[in-house]
Amino acid sequence: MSVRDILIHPDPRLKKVCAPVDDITPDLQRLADDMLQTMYEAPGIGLAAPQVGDLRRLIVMDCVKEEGAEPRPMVLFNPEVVWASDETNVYEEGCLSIPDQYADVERPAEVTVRWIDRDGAGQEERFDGLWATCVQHEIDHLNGKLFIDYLKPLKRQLITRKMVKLKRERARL
Ligand code: K2U
Ligand code: ZN
Repeated sequence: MSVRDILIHPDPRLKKVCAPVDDITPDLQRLADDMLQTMYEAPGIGLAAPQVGDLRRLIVMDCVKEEGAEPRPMVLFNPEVVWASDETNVYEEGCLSIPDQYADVERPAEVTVRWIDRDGAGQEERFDGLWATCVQHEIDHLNGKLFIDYLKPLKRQLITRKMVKLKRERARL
C-alpha cells in the first residue's frame, strides 16, 4: 500500500463531479486500501478519491474515535444519499484538503446511504452523529463541493487566500 499525496484547495480537480465506477477491479481495491492508509496517517476520519487526484466516485471512512474501540474501516463506491432527516446538526468541520481551517456547517442529522462495497456487493445503511456528517462531507467531495462552499463568500475567500499562501510556501520548500 502507498500513502498518497492529498491535494490542497484551490485545485481544479477538487471542483469536478467524479465519474461512477462500473466494476470493482483490483486497481480500485488497491486505491481504496491506499486511501484508508492515507486517511489513518493524516489523521482523518474520511477521505474522498478526488482528494488524492482520482476523479472516480469512491470514499473511505472510519469515524470510530473511542480509544481502544475496534476500528471500522469502510469503503463506499458510488455512494448516494437515498433519505435525509428534516432534523439537522451543526458540526465544526475541517477538511484534509483545507488544513487547519474549521467552520460550522449545518447538515441533516441522519442519512440513509446506498453504495457498492469493496467486494462489489450492494449495501444500504442509516448513519447518524459524526458518521452522518462525515459521509455527507465525503459525498460532497465527489460532486466537487467543499465545506467552505457553505460559508459566506467573505469567509470562503479568506480561507482560500490562506491556502494559496500555504501552497506557495510549500512549493518553496
Ligand atoms: O474529507 C476530508 O477532508 C476528511 C475529513 C472528514 C470530515 C470533516 C469534517 C467532519 C467530519 C469528517 C477529515 O477527517 S478532517 C479531520 C477531522 C477529524 C475528526 C473530526 C472532524 C474532522
Ligand atoms: Zn474534506
